Amino acid sequence: MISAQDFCDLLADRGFSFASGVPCSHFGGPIAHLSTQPGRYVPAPNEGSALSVAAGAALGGRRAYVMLQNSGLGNLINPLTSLVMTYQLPLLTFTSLRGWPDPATDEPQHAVMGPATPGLLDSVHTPHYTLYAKDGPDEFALVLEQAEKDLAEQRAPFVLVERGAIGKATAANDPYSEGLAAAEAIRVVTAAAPQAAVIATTGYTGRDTFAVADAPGNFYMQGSMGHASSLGLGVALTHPERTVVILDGDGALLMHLGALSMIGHAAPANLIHVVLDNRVHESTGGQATTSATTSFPGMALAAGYASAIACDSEDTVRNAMTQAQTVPGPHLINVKTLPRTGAIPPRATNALSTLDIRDRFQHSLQQ
Ligand SMILES: Cc1ncc(C[n+]2csc(CCOP(=O)(O)OP(=O)(O)O)c2C)c(N)n1
Repeated sequence: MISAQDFCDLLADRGFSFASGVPCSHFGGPIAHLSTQPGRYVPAPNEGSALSVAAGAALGGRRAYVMLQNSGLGNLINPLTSLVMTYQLPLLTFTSLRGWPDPATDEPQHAVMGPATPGLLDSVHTPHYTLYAKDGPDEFALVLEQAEKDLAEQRAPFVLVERGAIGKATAANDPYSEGLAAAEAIRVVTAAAPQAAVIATTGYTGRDTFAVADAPGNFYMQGSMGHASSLGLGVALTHPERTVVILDGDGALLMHLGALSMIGHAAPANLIHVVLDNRVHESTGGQATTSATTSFPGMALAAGYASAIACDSEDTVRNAMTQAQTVPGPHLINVKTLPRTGAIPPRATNALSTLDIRDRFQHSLQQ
């Protein structure tokens, strides 16, 4: 293992002065370390944006690197192939290897991408190297040496990072000091709409929802970060008779923010979009999102939602849920949530297979 500080320092010694990314727990250490100094790390909403902002920095004359989870390769492949490779911009990308080498040891959403990651990069002629958990600074220096040769040829190499290869550091973030516990917010929202179909975003939100309010009408998204609201829209449009509640995260909403405009345009009367806004990617270790400088209610209204409200107490959430079921939507309810404390409940997929989740959800929609 290499420490988070050594990882960042070795890159800085080589002149890499610009970093961006989307958190994966594998990179919690470096992101936390860089975030202690303003300007060293630009938190991106999705992996394509991370690569593109780094590409802009490279055009601007800086050496830049990107950190991301391999589940985000799908978000990045377009700017990788059509921007970075087409314009031959020398960038260094670190991607975690979730679901690799043995997908059975990881969560189900990594089963396809884990084993496919090296071949996917091969298929677009992208050179890649691997940093293993057993590797230390010397091996990392060797990997960088190899990557430097590609960079010198105006290529954009990847370093695939095994779990445990980079050490941890404490995240610098600015959580809310007032608000609701996420599990409490979920309990209040689901109790206020007991007949609703509920779509829970990936990460801790799904785990909390399974723990406090499991029901056949709940769909626990694993992966597909940022797409809970789009999935919810599809359900809402096909079942206008059913209230559809989306339990979103601030990081997830930011990842595919265009969904707000799609929902506002489609204007489903039965859709309630609840954002559990804790200002961080809590599920991957608490790295800051950019929600502190973004008004989700303001954006939702501008995108055509019928109403949008900010809540920070049980009563305001309960009232907002009642109101949202009285007046045609779509509605957005932004709930300030506090950092989670204590043990995080197990994943829904520990008890239910993904096919169970699909089948019971579909069955519940038919009733
Ligand atoms: C495309 C993609 N990129 C990154 C991840 C890793 N990831 C899983 S959960 C999560 C954080 C989600 O943050 P947020 O929506 O704010 O919810 P919170 O964890 O704070 O409850 C991240 C980055 C992922 N699953 N998919």
